[in-house]
Amino acid sequence: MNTFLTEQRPPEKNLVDRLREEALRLGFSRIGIAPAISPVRHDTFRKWLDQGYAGVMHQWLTRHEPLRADPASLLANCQSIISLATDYASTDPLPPAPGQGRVSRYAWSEDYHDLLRSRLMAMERWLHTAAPGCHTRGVVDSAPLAERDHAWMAGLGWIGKNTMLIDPDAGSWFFLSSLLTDLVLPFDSPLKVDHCGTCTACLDACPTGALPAPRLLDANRCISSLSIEDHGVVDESLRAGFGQWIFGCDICQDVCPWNRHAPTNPIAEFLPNPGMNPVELESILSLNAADFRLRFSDTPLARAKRRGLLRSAAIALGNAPVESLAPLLVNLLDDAEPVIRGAAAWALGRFLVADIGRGIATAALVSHQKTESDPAVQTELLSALKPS
Ligand code: B12
Ligand code: SF4
Ligand code: SF4
Repeated sequence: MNTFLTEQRPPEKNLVDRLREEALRLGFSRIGIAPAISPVRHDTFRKWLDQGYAGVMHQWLTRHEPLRADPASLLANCQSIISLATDYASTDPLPPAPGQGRVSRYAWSEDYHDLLRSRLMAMERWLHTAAPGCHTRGVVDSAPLAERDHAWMAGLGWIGKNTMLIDPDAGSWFFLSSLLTDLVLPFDSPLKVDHCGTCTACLDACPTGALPAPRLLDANRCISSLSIEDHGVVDESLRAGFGQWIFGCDICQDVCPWNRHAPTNPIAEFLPNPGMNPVELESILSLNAADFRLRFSDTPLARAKRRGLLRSAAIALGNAPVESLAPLLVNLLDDAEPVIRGAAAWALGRFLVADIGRGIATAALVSHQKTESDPAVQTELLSALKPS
């Protein structure tokens, strides 16, 4: 307990009102304050990990689990967590034609971490002036903090069946960031109502069955996790479900009725970079390592790495084939990455099933059977030529 701050120098009466004003002035959309206790559903998180639902993030999340259980491990004597929501929906997604790919709207522009970090730092400077001697730590995905749990506690929304934190007025298209402090501030109350009611639109719409039950997400099946975090081979049974998504997935939010009237935040930082809504697959499938870095290094797509992005783009083209793009897949059969070669082989197999570009696809698959050295890619070539 911080006796010095709580007993001898309580925060000025209107500090919190000024803090709220300052947050909005800096560009945050909403603010709430929660006590820095262990996340109320930490057991749910531990169970989720134990049941193997974290996919490729298992090790990383397990390693940091003890820190996540105790906010004071991130800031000594942490007393309050100021949760900040930033709306990022800037414009509507355009439906992709065959040959185009979809990117989750949070990733249309530059990396949001930089923008939020600079706003958080401005907020910290303000708080240090308003309450001299306080200690703070700004977090924007940069520390193991249960951001949704604390933001729920801070009254910023309820946890929807799609696992998103949803604001009854603003929907779920917002980022969270947090400011930890050793100041004892007055806390907001959590929303007690579950506004999902009997709706199951998100569970019904998930194309890969990644929401097996309300508020339970299986990252092993989630397109968002597979296309952002997992740069390996996508299980064959999940590839059709990718549709034209190449980075992230917004389906369980797009169908949510609470997003129908979500506000837009058309500031330059959130407007789509040219060619992102939607993306021409041609411009992705032809990227070499240097091109990839040049185009995506300052954007969220860097996280997929070239391997993951080209793999997902090949799958997207296989799901909506365009004859003129078949040569790009043929080129990728010679890529240095087996994961990309395998995805290209699978996609060419989809061309055969759709009876598009049959000549070029068959010739390439047959000729590469003679040269391919990786057994897993050989299997892909074989199944592409003999679809079940
Ligand atoms: C790992 C991770 C992922 C993983 C797993 C997501 C998941 N649903 O668990 C993957 C890669 C799939 C992912 C995807 C996305 N993510 Co993400 N992700 C995270 C991260 C880093 C940790 C989340 C986590 O620990 N998940 C494990 C589960 C078990 O924990 P949880 O989601 O926090 O859920 C807790 C609460 O929901 C609570 N709870 C559950 N049921 C109930 C019921 C009640 C009544 C109560 C009170 C609480 C409660 O218990 C859970 C355990 O503590 C957070 C940032 C952070 N540090 O928190 C961002 C974060 C959750 N992601 C975010 C975003 C934007 C996305 C995507 C939209 C990106 C995209 N378009 O592709 C998708 C959305 C997919 C989806 N339906 O969740 C935002 C969410 C903002 C919001 N409005 O909710 C966050 C907060 C990042 C940020 N700083 O803004 N993400
Ligand atoms: S992000 Fe997409 S794949 Fe993941 S749970 Fe939502 S709808 Fe399913
Ligand atoms: S789609 Fe329906 S069930 Fe899913 S989060 Fe939205 S309101 Fe809840």
